Amino acid sequence: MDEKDSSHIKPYTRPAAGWGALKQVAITLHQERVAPANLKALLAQNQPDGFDCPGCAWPDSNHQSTFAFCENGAKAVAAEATSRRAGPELFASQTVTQLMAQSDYALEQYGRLTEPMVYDASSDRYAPISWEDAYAMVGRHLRALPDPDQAAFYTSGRASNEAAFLYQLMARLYGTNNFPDCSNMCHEATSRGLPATVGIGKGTVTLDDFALADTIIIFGQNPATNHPRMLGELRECARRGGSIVSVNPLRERGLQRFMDPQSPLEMATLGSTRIAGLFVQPTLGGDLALIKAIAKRVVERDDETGGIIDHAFVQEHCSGFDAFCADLRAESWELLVAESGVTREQIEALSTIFIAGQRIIATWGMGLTQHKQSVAAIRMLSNLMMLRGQIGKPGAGLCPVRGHSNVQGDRTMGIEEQPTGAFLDRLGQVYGFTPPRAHGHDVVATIEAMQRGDVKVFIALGGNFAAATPDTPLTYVALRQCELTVQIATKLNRSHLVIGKQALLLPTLGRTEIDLQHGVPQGVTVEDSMSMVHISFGRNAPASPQLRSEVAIVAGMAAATVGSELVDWAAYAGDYARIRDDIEKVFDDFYDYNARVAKPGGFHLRVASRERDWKTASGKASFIVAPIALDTPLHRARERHGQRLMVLMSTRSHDQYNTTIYGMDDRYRGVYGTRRVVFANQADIDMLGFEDGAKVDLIGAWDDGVQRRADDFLLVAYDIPRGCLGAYYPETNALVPLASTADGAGTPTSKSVPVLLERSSVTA
Ligand SMILES: Nc1nc2c(c(=O)[nH]1)N[C@H]1C(S)=C(S)[C@@H](COP(=O)(O)OP(=O)(O)OC[C@H]3O[C@@H](n4cnc5c(=O)[nH]c(N)nc54)[C@H](O)[C@@H]3O)O[C@H]1N2
Ligand SMILES: Nc1nc2c(c(=O)[nH]1)N[C@H]1C(S)=C(S)[C@@H](COP(=O)(O)OP(=O)(O)OC[C@H]3O[C@@H](n4cnc5c(=O)[nH]c(N)nc54)[C@H](O)[C@@H]3O)O[C@H]1N2
Ligand SMILES: [Mo]
Repeated sequence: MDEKDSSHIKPYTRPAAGWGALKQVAITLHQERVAPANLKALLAQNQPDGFDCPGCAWPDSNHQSTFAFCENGAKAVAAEATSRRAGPELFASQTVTQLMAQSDYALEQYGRLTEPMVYDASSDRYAPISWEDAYAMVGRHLRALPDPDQAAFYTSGRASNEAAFLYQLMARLYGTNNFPDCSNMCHEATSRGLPATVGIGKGTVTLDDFALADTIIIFGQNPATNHPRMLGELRECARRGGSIVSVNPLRERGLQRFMDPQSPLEMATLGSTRIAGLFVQPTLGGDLALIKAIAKRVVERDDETGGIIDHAFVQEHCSGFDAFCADLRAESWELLVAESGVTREQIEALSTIFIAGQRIIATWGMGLTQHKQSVAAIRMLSNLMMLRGQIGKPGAGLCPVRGHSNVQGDRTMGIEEQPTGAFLDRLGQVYGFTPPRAHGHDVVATIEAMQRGDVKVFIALGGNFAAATPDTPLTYVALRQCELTVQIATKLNRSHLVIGKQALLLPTLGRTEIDLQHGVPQGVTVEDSMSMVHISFGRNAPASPQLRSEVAIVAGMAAATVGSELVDWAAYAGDYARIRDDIEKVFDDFYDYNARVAKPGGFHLRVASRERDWKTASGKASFIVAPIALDTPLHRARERHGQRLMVLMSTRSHDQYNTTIYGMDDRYRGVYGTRRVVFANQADIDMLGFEDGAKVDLIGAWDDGVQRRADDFLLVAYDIPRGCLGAYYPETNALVPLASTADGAGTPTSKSVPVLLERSSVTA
């Protein structure tokens, strides 16, 4: 497909999902040439005896309901079930340099990887290698490093609990806690922020709570695209007369109206349900100030009339209340309005809904986590909910909505660069070794260490590190300095082409595929965004007979690296139930693991804060005073450039799964046939002397001497606050400075990137 050919902008006026979604699924199945036999996988998705959808981490309606239709889940399954293949012929016919010149979309279209490959520098090509030789090569390189901290072990959130557990065990036996993972770029601000207030970095609600909530406030999240099954819960709440509010610089179309593809009546009559009743549009990164403003209103109203704050809850469960209220009372309205970008009237409207709510759920996504003050914003949200006693009771609570389908489980299994001493002690006891204590590198620190030459071997269990990370050109240089890069993957992507001096590309089974070990089908377990752990069995024949499971690949690398004296890797790989037996020894909450996942729907992992058991230092839920920073690099950039400075968010289109580009449309936002668009407010377009439809280049405005740019974008007038821009990731990752991270979480600030616009220098 020519990416520029049929590009056009046409506002979308219909409800989300509905006929448009069904049509898109039909197109996708056709494009991927999904074999009829593989279609059954679609129907087994999120069924009790089927597989967990590899799409997102939204839970399933108790895993027993009828097939929950989801357009983007279907796309994720179809992408894996495709009949296209990226086999040895592809790599024989094209050099790495030639492949590198192609778009992410084109790379994705080659289909599934089929055989283990090793990079041959003399021909600049990948050539086949046996599995045993590949494992031996990994072992040789790792054992040759003078210091285990010179290796880093990346994980993307599709890895199962079993694979993740073995992977962290291997790396810790080897001697490092260098576990950069996709979570570092995603919900890290949640995982680091919540423990200080409620004691654990996970959400406090389950799906059942959604059925009871009367108010749902959605911060910085685009469910119609990224968690489409969540629309079902939202619709039910709206139908009950509940209030739904979207806090988002964009009035995302998918949160306006929804047509249920599973409702024959709605489909036949073109009926639909209104979802959000109020849209509050803060400036990018304005959420801390906005949430603080609502909290201030709660305190003010309580001072005026009483009965607004849940004093009984506060007294019994909370610490730090007086200092917190004093700070709110002293905070200036002028500052809160200026920094949030939200008017007093809108703050009042939102506060009124919040105060009226009896059972409130606050959900959030990347709009809250990818900013400098993300940790403070999430703590403030938790504190706001505490003021009204909205944590740990039915129908109410905190709901971070995770991205990858098992990103939460991977962290639970110990994919964590800052492990606790207690966990390490236990792991050491169970396996009879002394795990490394020093904290390891997260994503940004790993890239910085590669730049310094301090990380030399990089192994990735899934994902697309080169494309997902900030400062793309610098990251490429860093990766290319490595001695060895190893990628375990299902489909070809950029990271398989941005490689170290030596490189391995190891193809793996996906979750939709049958995983036979010694003739017995193996299941793997995952934990969803609401702490439900369940088992997943693949249904499709493997894309190639040469594929190995992630568990088998990790076990193979581990045996070749740390040997099998302490761990019987082959036994683990032969029967995953044995891995679960031992996971249970390391984590108390996983008692009777095999028995409990055998039940339909699996089991809920205890989240103490849900039961008002606060695992904080004070033993109470803590109020935390958060000043609004006014001297950030963003503020300084504004001082330098004045009104011309724009703040860019990099976000997802409807036709992508993170760095995987399925297509060129973003239907709900009215973009067709192109991804190189940048949304801007018409008044800013005028002020800067451009016109709607102009071609512009984006120039980084971070003041560190590094030149950053992304060229040739179509400027689109859009309903977005003044001073803000929106564009897609990963095309704009080159503009995200590596050093710009969330305070206390290390997450790249990929939704507040300072840029300037220039008329495009690229000639057609
Ligand atoms: N189909 C599909 N599903 C996915 C994914 C995918 O790429 N495709 N990715 C998966 C992953 S890993 C993740 S983490 C999730 C991501 O799911 P989301 O959290 O929905 O991620 P984004 O699309 O990046 O951004 C979400 C929203 O944040 C808003 N936003 C941006 N900046 C701000 C801000 O400063 N404040 C507020 N209040 N809002 C802001 C944007 O307008 C956008 O609507 O989805 C998961 N599911
Ligand atoms: N600018 C900007 N950057 C961002 C973000 C943003 O919003 N803006 N979002 C961030 C977020 S939230 C995240 S989570 C990261 C995502 O970062 P990653 O998780 O690293 O990236 P993905 O694009 O999800 O990885 C896709 C690749 O995973 C491989 N894969 C797919 N399924 C499997 C499997 O079952 N097993 C294995 N081994 N491999 C598989 C395929 O080869 C596919 O190409 O990106 C982050 N980067
Ligand atoms: Mo994510």
